[in-house]
Amino acid sequence: MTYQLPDLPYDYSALEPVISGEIMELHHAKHHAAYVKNLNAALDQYKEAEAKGDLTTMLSLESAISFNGGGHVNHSIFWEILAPPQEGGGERPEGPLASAINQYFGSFENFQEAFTKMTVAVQGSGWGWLGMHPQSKKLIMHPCPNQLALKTIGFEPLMGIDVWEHAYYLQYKNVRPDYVKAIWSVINWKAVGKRYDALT
Ligand code: MN3
Repeated sequence: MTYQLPDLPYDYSALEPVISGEIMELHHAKHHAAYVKNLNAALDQYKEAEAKGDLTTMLSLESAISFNGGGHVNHSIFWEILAPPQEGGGERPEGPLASAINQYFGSFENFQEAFTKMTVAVQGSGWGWLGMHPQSKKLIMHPCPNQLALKTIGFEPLMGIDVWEHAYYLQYKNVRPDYVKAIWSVINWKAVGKRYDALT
């Protein structure tokens, strides 16, 4: 099977003024599309090597598969957990997810503050993630470098903020904290809650 670039559930300009249409278009149609293309190419080479029993070539492709596969997985979640304010972006979490956030982080405000701090502090390119331990159902916050997928280190991803420069530089320049503070008003907590409900 080949992986496909998913459509965005809103227009490129729908998250303005928080994220410009230009950033969204480049991010989706160029960056995410490249992860998908490079993932499919690496998987083709992997299958070819596997058919020949060429284990060393298979091993040499692992990093391309995890980088581009992680990029595809992470961005697919990212588009889903954003929404313009008129479609619920920025509304606070409700129901079981809201209770879990209060249980594990004290309050939504505490969570937001700690998550912002963690995500702003990611060194170089990476993501800040809210995740869940699959057995204990405990919520965790975790930074991930590059395109590391949270699931590969044992947690189910619920919500992630991309802090690669391609996600904000055209608009926020070097001021990552302003981007991370602004993005809260377009986080789609209903979508995050659905992900949580499906896992609990
Ligand atoms: Mn990105």
